[in-house]
Parts: sequence; structure tokens; C-alpha cells
Amino acid sequence: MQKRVMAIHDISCFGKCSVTAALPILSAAGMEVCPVPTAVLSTHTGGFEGYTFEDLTHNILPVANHFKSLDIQFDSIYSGYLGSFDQIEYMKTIIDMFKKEKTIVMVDPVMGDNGKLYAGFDMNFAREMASLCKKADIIVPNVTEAAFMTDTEYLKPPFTKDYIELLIKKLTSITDGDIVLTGAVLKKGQTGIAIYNNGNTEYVTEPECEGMYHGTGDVFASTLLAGLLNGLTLKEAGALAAKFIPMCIEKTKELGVFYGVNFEQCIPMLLKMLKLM
Ligand code: PXL
Repeated sequence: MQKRVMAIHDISCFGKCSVTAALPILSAAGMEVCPVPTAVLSTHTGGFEGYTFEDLTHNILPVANHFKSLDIQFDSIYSGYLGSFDQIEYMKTIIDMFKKEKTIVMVDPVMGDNGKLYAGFDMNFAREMASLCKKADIIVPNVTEAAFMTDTEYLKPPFTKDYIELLIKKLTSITDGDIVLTGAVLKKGQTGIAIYNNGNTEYVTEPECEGMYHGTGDVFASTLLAGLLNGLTLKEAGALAAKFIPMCIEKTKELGVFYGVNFEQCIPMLLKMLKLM
């Protein structure tokens, strides 16, 4: 059986993030992906001036209602960048409409990085996003998003285990789902993730790959979901995604692109790691 994912993200036409990352990664990993665009932007909002933004909030529920009328079932509902309070509300409605016992609801609370929120977001939005996390089976915040959603001071990396585990503890009060916290850097020269499920926190570390690129969060979350839907455990899928990001960054350095990572040319390696090739 082929699995089907509803991917609720924006389309940033240029910039290698959101749907332009989720779709190729999940499709290559064998999934049928049904994108529900939240907005169309000419570029993502990180580092470009003058981007266009066409809001598609009004279109989200009609699309979902049509899916429902056709009795389309989803193995996963995956949300990323949401641009308004209404979109968060609609995500909750969609989860209520489509979630079955085995559906994996993954919420990536895309809002910021490096201690700062992206353009257009504020604390109120972070609180609202936290309320969406309540309905998720898995959330994939980075440390910045975790700090904003839990009203915790953002500290600079490398972080102590105490700080990471404080964030996780606070996140458990906003969600009953599993938590994959990205950017959980415990030592200089390393990068890593913290994976929380069933009361346990485990760490996966990788050597740091220098460079800051937009869209790595989307590539990470999409890879994690690709792993889970291919039957990996949360820890295995987390480790896979944590390994894939440095590969993509290395590949990007060869090309000298600044705005996103060259994950596309790493997809064959991803498929090998998933044993699909
Ligand atoms: O990669 C996250 C992301 C998604 N969508 C839009 C963004 C960003 C990050 O800046 O601007 C529109």
C-alpha cells in the first residue's frame, strides 16, 4: 500500500523550503503527497527583500472539504509554515476531520531560528502555535521555537543538558505527542537533536557543518516523516534526518548557494539510507 500525506505548507517559489522540500523528499521516499498551500510567496522570508505574499487562507478549508467529500484518507497530516491565526485554527479543524487512529499528525511549528522569530510572527502567534501542538503526535521545533512556545529565555548554543531538558519538560505541557527538538547543540563543533518519547530523552549528535541555511528545518522534518512512514522508529528516523542535513550542507558548499540547501542531489543517498535503492 502506498501511504498518503496531506502537506499543509506555503509555496515559496524560490528558496528550497516548505513544499518545495516536503514534496520531493516524501515523494522520492514513496509517499503520495497532497499539498495544501497556505500561501504563495515569490521567495521565503529569510534574506530576500520585496517578496510577494499571496494569502491562501480562504482556500484551505474548501480544499479539505473537497478531500472529505471524496472520502480521501491520509496516513499523515503534516503542517509547516502557517502564516496566520486563522490558518492555525483551520489546521486544528483538518486534524479533527481526518485523523484516524494510525494517522501521524506532525506539526513543525515553523516560526524562527537563532533566537529570533521570522518576519511577521510574535509571541501571541507562538502561543497559538503551541495550542496546535496539543493536537500533534509529533512536534519538530528548533530550540528557538521551543523557547518562544514555552515562554523560556533563549540561550545561545552550546546548550547545557539542563536547558534542553527544561525546554522538553515545558514542551510536554503543551503537547502529549513525541518531541524532536532540533539544534540541540551540547558541544561546540557538534550539532544534534533531542528525541523525547514515553518519558525518555535521547540525543543524536553529528559533527557540526558550518553554514546557516534556510529550509534545513523543512528538509529535516520531511526526512523524519519519510523515515517514520517507511517504518523506522522515532529514534531511527531522527538519526536518519540528523545525518541527512550535514550531507545536504556539504553538497551545498560545492555549489556555493546561500539561500537553501542542495538536498535534491542528496536524495539518492537518502533513498540508500532508507534501503529503497
Ligand atoms: O523554512 C521555513 C520557512 C518556510 N516558509 C517561509 C519562510 C520560512 C523561513 O524563513 O519564510 C515562507
